[in-house]
Amino acid sequence: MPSIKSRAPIVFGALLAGWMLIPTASALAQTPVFALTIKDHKFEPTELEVPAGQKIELQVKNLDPTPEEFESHSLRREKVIPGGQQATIYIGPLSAGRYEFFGEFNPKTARGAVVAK
Ligand SMILES: [Cu+2]
Repeated sequence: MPSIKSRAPIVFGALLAGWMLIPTASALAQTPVFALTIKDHKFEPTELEVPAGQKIELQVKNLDPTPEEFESHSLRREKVIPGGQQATIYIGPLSAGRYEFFGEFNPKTARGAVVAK
């Protein structure tokens, strides 16, 4: 039967694990936000520079009256944004590099890239 003394490290370990969740939660609250706009079936900006190695929040606002689908194979994301609406897409943490995206409904004009540095 374990004595109180031998359990102490387990209790301490559990407390430490709980405490370690706090920085994780505050890191999530600090997720940097980047805005992308769709207008006339084009993305603006066409190149979005973001920090590598951390989660990013993309806010994509569709100013066109028609729906658009944000699609990226390299980011493994696709999301339909109805006309006049906004969508939030979380990406990353990304390795440094270039990640192309496009509007699936207007792939010839709606093109862009996320550049992680
Ligand atoms: Cu798609």
